[in-house]
Amino acid sequence: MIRPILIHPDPRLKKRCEPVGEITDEVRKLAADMLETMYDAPGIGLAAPQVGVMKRVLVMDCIKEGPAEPMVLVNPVVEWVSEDLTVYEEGCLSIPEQYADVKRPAEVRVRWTDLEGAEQERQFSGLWATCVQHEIDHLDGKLFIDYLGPLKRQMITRKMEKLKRERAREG
Ligand code: K1U
Ligand code: ZN
Repeated sequence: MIRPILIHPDPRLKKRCEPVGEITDEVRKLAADMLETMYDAPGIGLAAPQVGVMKRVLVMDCIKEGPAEPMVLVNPVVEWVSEDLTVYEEGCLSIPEQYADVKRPAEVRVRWTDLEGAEQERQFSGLWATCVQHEIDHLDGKLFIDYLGPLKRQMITRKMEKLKRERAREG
């Protein structure tokens, strides 16, 4: 099931999400819906608060060509970040058609729980590293525009307010 994606500004996109307790069928259904929503958008990642669910769940697939590599991370924790940084022009499905350079650690090691309830750990680099950090930020109520200066952030926020007004009028 494709779920509607919240558009900034929305108070749910500014809140810290709650950890998931047990991996239940409800969590598995949420993850399946999030992957379907992400591929439909299309996007390379999606975090649960973007579909209005305030739980620490994210999905991603940064494979551009070849077979898909869907990943579901429950309760992700960043264990280590590299000293070297990288800049990537980021977008966000909650801030459509706006892009900006964001500087982040080039590599990160993340621990999480998978949908079988098993603990996983992996070191991410390249676009995977950028994406997993962007998605974990969502779980902490942080958006990529929070890394920009106040003027640029305000300009993007005003554009999104206008977009939401137009969409509401269209029905
Ligand atoms: O979390 C999100 O809003 C999804 C976002 C993830 C992301 C993009 C770029 C850098 C870091 C994290 C997106 O997927 S925006 C759309 C996008 O990047 C894309 C869409 C189609 C093809 C390829 C990429
Ligand atoms: Zn985003």
